[in-house]
Amino acid sequence: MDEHLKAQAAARAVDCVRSGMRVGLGSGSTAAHVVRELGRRVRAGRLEGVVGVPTSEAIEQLAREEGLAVETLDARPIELAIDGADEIDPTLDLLKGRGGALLREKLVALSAREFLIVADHSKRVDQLGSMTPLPLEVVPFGHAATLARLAATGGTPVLRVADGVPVRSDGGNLLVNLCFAGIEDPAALAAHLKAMPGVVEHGLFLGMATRAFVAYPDGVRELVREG
Ligand code: A5P
Repeated sequence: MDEHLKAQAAARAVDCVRSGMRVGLGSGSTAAHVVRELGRRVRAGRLEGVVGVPTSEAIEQLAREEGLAVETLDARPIELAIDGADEIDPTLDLLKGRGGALLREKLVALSAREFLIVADHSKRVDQLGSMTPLPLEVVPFGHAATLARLAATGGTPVLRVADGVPVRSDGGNLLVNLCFAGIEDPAALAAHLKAMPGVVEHGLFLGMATRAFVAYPDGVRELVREG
């Protein structure tokens, strides 16, 4: 997708950042535009004292290259977290984690007073799970048995492998894609997965995003969660 659109959405979200804020830094290519834009504004003196809380080692490295101060997630609240998404439904529920950072992304987003999403228009769907598989972090021990139990959800679990080796998250967990032709009841599936031993976290982010900046060829639209 057009990097220019991602950059436009990122710039609109960065407009919400004020000097002195602690900002959750999401992962993925659109979130990388957020970090670069924050870096530009800090270097230009338009923002001061901004501290980033990164959701992955890759985005932490980019933040440092951009000259941003970074802190780990601690007990203090984060004013704002800004992250990308793989799918956004009409209620601003999300499917995330294609980049494998879903656990840290969820922990940072949960600590944030406001959770902003940046995306291009290709991420909007009517039903979650209709376009991309649902990513999961799974404990390595006994993962074959966990995959067999995951098959009973109606989805097809596929272990992520690169160059013949299972892909691991920054936390050392295995990544599994659970493939559906659309998820009928995301809340029920989320509850079921949370109750399944061996599943550390899933990529359904329900009721969390407060706003989304979605870039279209004719401009960026701001979507606000209702209620
Ligand atoms: C990372 O783990 C994901 O949750 C990303 O937020 C998601 O994959 C979006 O990435 P892009 O902005 O690269 O599409």
